[in-house]
Amino acid sequence: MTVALSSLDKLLRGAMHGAEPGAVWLVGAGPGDVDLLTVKALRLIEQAQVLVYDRLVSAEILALAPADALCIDVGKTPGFHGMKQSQINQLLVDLARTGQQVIRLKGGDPFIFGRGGEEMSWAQQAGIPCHVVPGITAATGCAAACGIPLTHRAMAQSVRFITGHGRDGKPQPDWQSLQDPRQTLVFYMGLTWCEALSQQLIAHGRDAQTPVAIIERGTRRDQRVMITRLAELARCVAEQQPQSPSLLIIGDVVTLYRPAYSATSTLTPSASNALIDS
Ligand code: UP2
Ligand code: SAH
Repeated sequence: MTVALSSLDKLLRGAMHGAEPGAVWLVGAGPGDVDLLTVKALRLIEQAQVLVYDRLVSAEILALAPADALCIDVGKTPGFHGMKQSQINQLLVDLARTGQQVIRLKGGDPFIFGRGGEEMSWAQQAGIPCHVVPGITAATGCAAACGIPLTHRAMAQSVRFITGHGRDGKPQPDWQSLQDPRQTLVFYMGLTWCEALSQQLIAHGRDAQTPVAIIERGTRRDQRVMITRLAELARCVAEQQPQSPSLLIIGDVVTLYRPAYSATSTLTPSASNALIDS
């Protein structure tokens, strides 16, 4: 395929020859499948000289960077932040001040639960140009990878992306606003507090039988999908032990899930039929 020299290529070429000042590029790496990168993200990664990445960026994607690129891991795990967010913000600015095009690679989309907003503001306040390249967020990537439409004319008129982790631990969304059965709920970072969130949703009017999909490592080769119901969510998590990263999709659209879409599934054919028939 022949691609004309884009304004991006021109900018990067200018940067390599010192004609452009340093900048920060907040780049979404998508949910893991390398083929879900945008063309723009791919171009930036392949030409990167300095790349600062989060934990959920897949190894396959990092492998696309030039062998001599400086790749800095600033990933956090729950309970362990090797580098604080304020230090990451400062690192990006310091690197850009040396005149580098700094590729800040983040899982999914930089502006969906990714602290992209904080990093952008920090760079802008320091007078560093900041460009944003969107990525496929976990919700849309995982939904596509297991055939669950997030909206559907007959089942869901809207969709909500919600963090399963509040600033002080337990999630504290406006539960009342989540009761509409025709709204699909997608919880990011929702495993630790899944029991509290299912109890709250039921207490605020969601049907205890609402189907739930837990998608572990969505879009990756070892993706695993677990299907359960709201009232059974905590028990399912305790039994199946889904690991990070996992996403929760809650709503009637989950009945459209077909095991054939995913690499592996713990859903038995009879359970699948029961959900589809209901
Ligand atoms: O206030 C909010 O709405 C949520 C704030 C938020 C947290 N982490 C707090 C959190 C956000 C969203 C945001 O700031 O916009 C994040 C973002 C986040 N979490 C990222 C994006 C990059 C980053 O900021 O580091 C990532 C992915 C990454 O590559 O590091 C995460 C990962 C994460 N954080 C997971 C995911 C996982 O699958 O392991 C989990 C646990 C999920 C679960 O199922 O329980 C967390 C938990 C989490 N998020 C904690 C906190 C508070 C804090 O960071 O201070 C708990 C951390 C802890 O217990 O130490
Ligand atoms: N910026 C990211 C989200 C970071 S918060 C995005 O737009 O996707 C981290 C949470 O994202 C995880 O706890 C999990 O809920 C979700 N997540 C990210 N990648 C995932 C994947 N491949 N499969 C399932 N969940 C994923």
